[in-house]
Amino acid sequence: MKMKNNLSALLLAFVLNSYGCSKKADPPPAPVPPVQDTTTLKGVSPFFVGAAIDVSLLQNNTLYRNILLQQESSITTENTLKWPSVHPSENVFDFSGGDYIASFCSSNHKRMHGHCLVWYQSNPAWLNNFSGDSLAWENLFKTHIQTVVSHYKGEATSWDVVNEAFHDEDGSLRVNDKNTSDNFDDGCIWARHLGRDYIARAFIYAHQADSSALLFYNDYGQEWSDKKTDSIIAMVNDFKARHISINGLGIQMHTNINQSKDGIINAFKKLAATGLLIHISELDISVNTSNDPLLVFTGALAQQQANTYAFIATQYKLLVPPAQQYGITTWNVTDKDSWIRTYLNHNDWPLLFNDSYARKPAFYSYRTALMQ
Ligand code: 9MR
Repeated sequence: MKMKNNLSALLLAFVLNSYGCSKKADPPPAPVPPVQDTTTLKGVSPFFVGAAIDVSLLQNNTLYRNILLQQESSITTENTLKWPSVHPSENVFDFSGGDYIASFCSSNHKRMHGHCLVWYQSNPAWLNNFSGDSLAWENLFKTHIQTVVSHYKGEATSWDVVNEAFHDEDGSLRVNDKNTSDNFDDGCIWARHLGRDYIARAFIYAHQADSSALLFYNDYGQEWSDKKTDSIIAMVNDFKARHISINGLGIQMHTNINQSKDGIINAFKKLAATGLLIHISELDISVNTSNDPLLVFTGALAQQQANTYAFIATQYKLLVPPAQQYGITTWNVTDKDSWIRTYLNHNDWPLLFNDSYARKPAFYSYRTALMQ
């Protein structure tokens, strides 16, 4: 009888409980595991998305490497294949860094974009001091291009063959220094020793070394220097008329949150009209436009930056026909790896990931823009 009473009490408690009439507090809910956001940039993008990388971070930093593995489908060799690294003295080529990147790319299905064969900047001292007649200079130039391109034949899909050959304001060919106060307006050792047609010969030599590699001319400032854009287009038309192989144009887009939107639209339209592949090749978006050393990265700035990333991706999709969309590459991965911090020494936050390798608002808006 007692047992029966106990049973009835239990049943009653169960029924009351089921209707929420129990006086007892509910047990705490089981912890819900955080929802994993597994949607990646490369997963949503209709074209290649990439980053320029620092090979030593790729080798030594797992967080950095994991972002590349998860998010990117294209890798640009930021500094690894520039002259000082790959050709440290006249008779020495050092492919160790480039080979590491090439094997990372081939084992992880990433496109490898080589940067850059010919540039007015970042030339090693031995090259600046090289003395020889014009034939010796030509030989040096050709040997460099062909040795590097041949070495990565079948591994590097594409190359920035010539980088930044035109002056900023007037679009003239860099030959002599225009302004000695900074190196952005410097002249070019190649134009001085090889003559004004060195760009065409660089493309011819690269094509001879690997006829299947896609060859790009790469520059910055097309979004604010119409004259530079026009010089690039004139160069393309001249190459077409002379049947010199050129496959694409890199528009670097080291830009900032105040850049005129019309300038960006104008540059995309003009470059796309060449019919060549168009690569946004070095994207970063500065928020510290007055280089204030005390600036703080507020939520409002993060949102402005996020809007600018989205705007650029959206306009690229809209204005560059799909067959010409070679992709968008950011210039490194996290804010702390950016050249704006490490080279210019500015207080800035230009990329998609923060100093702790976490996604910034820009990551999400960029991803949404790629997806739409
Ligand atoms: O990001 C690069 C930085 O680490 C180097 O010190 C610098 C000089 O070689 O070059 C930076 O990359 C440049 C690129 O090669 C060409 N376009 C402009 C980039 C930023 O200066």
